[in-house]
Amino acid sequence: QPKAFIFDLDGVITDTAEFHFLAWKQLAEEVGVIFDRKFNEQLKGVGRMDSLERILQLNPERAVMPLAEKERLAAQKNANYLELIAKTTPADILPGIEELLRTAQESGVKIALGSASKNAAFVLEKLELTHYFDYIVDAATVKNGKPHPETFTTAADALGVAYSDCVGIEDADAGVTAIKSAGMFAVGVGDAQHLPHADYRVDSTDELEFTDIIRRYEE
Ligand code: B16
Ligand code: MG
Repeated sequence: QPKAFIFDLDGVITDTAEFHFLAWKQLAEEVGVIFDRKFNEQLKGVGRMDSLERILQLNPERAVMPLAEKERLAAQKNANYLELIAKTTPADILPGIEELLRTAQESGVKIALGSASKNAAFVLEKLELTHYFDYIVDAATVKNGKPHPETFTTAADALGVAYSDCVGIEDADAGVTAIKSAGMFAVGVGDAQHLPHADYRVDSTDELEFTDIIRRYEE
């Protein structure tokens, strides 16, 4: 059986995507950029500064500005986001996830969080899930965001597990690509159209069963 599970946060453990969207939308309005849910799909799994760059590209006139100004905008987005997630509770854990974490832990599988979010540890605290995790990747120390494999290899290295013994669980194509590039088994959560590269795919988190994942990994 695999020795480690590495979970994405947003879209897998909880649905922070809507709050990221609302926080960016507020900011986009301030900088005169039109921004919708469809475009937001492209930002899933993408780090804060990279997301800002993509949003600014929507209005080329605003895309060129000093780094300090970009940092101010990114900080403003994060302030919007923190206000929105302040009310997060364990009721916001996506269906089936706590069961999967519990079963994996009881089976001796190590568990890590591989999120691009600098707020990941805070969100896990709010969800009261921190105790399941042997390691949380610090997004601030990862140089190359998803689809680069660094987020996932950092987690495996910290756990001392070979990449081929790891299963990564992701809802974003950029994340699935990162897992595959690391030489890990990729479980995708979401529709087939968005996740063409997953080794094993389910439509939603409530279909994530420990024994199914192990079986597919071993096939
Ligand atoms: P922060 P994940 C990602 O989380 C989100 O999907 C993405 O929308 C967000 O921009 C990124 O984290 C950075 O988040 O601004 O909180 O550092 O899916 O990798 O868990
Ligand atoms: Mg995600």
